[in-house]
Amino acid sequence: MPGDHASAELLAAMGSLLITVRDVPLRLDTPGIDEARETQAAVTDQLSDYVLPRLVQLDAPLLAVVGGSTGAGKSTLVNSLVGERVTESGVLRPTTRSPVLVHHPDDAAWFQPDRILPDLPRTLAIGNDSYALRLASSAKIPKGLAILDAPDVDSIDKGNRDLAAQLLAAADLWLFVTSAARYADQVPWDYLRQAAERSTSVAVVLDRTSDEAVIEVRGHLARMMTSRGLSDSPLFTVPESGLDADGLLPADAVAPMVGWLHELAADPKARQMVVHRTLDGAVRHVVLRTHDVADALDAQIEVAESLYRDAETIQRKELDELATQTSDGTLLRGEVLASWQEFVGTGELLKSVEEKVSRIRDRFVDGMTGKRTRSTEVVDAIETAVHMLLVEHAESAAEQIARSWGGSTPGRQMLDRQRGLDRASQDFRVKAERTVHDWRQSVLELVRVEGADKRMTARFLAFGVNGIAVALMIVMFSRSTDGTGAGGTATLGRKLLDAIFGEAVVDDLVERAHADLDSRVAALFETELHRFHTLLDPPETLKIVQATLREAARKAEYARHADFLDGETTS
Ligand SMILES: Nc1nc2c(ncn2[C@@H]2O[C@H](COP(=O)(O)OP(=O)(O)O)[C@@H](O)[C@H]2O)c(=O)[nH]1
Ligand SMILES: [Mg+2]
Repeated sequence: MPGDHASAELLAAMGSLLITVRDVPLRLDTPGIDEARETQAAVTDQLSDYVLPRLVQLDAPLLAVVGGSTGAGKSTLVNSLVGERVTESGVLRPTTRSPVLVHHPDDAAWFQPDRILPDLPRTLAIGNDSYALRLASSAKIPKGLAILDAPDVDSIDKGNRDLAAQLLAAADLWLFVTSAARYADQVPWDYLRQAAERSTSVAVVLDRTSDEAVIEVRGHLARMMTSRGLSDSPLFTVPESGLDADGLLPADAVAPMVGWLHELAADPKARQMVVHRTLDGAVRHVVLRTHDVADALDAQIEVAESLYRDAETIQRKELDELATQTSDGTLLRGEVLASWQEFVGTGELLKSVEEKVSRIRDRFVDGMTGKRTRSTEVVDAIETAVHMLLVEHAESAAEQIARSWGGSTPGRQMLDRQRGLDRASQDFRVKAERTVHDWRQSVLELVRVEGADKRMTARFLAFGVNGIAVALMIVMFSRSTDGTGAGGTATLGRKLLDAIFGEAVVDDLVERAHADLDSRVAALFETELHRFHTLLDPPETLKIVQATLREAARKAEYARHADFLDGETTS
């Protein structure tokens, strides 16, 4: 970034990276998901707390965040660097305490909540609200520099630890404070390693070190810094000394640091270098971590696909069985068979069908009304039987899917979100009833339309639309049988239909009636399956999210190169 302005490309790329990463759904509890969610949150925070606000206002004051372990002397150091008591120090440690940001009075506007750390509330009062940033202005701090006294990185309170991490992630410069007693601790070094990895600008302060220890400790610490990639970072030593009445260190103890900070504040070019180094590192880092989030989507996609597939396979199997059972004679039993046999009589119907038209008219017109009534009974029996079959398969599908999903952690997690998925939905019976009834109406309509030009024929009149529709249903229910057994009685229906419509038309009607039932049933079951699928992000969507994420990361990396590396020799 050669000038004071970030390019529009970089800004746009970072903006869309923020939105893309923030909105990635990582819903399924796949192995390692906690880490992925943390990464997602860290990238989101880093972009919105620091990268974006910083890119928008590259000339804002340099924000130095003082971090380090408990009791290292951070607050005392901040007060001493500023030259007056601006933040509370002390051995008595409330578990919560607002971090303090000290700035020159003229720089106040830069630290309003719409700027850096936008989600962190601001307060001007000294208080115990740990999740608020206390703004303190002091004329003693140079313009162009702000110092933030952060909570202990190793605080026993998780809220404080998290806040410390969040604040350090928003820093242009870390002033990392350690002491002779603590400088080898693990937690501070975890931070310093991060700083080295991200090329965050950092100065290390060896605080509260006695004259006897200083040579040895300083040497050791310097070697540790070098071996951990921090050889470029300045190392300041603050000798252990008595504090004055305000709790401040003697001026000469902090003079080298104060001098360095004042120089930095006064030199826009030096300040810019510090900012750019940290900013470039932060951008590089969020790009890398974005790829980690994208990687985590692999497992999400895999699991979502398998849960989707399981549910779909089970559902498909139930629907296939249903399609078979509505054509293999399964339904031609019990009430359906009895009422149908009663309706057609014992062979008499068949004979009459084959007799001459005039005679049929003679025989059947009288009985027409009675036949129609009975045909309604057959249809009712058919509706009931089909309805039962639907309910049976819906219950079976739900139970099997729930059992299958319950076999994996993410599947169980989804089931726990919504109770009752091991049963068909509560309104399934009512909806199935309507489905079957609608199908019946549709078969009637089929017969009515196909028979439009035959409506006045004797056979048509004899059986009526209802009676012919019944025959059509019965024939359909046994279409895949060989005509023996229960299907045998359907032969009568077939002959009747053939006589009215002709064989080819009957084949077509049977086909259409069955296809119509299949599609209505499929739609009905679709909403059942939907109950499971809505718990998941569709795998296809997740794949698009993943591709979008990688593309956003790629564009961000491009923009970083164009912006930071053009005109600068550092990387
Ligand atoms: N004598 C002396 N006391 C110090 C020094 N630095 C810090 N302290 C005291 O050590 C305690 C913890 O210091 P503080 O600045 O609150 O550390 P923090 O937890 O890192 O913010 C306080 O009681 C300070 O007064 C120092 O250099 N000399
Ligand atoms: Mg403190």
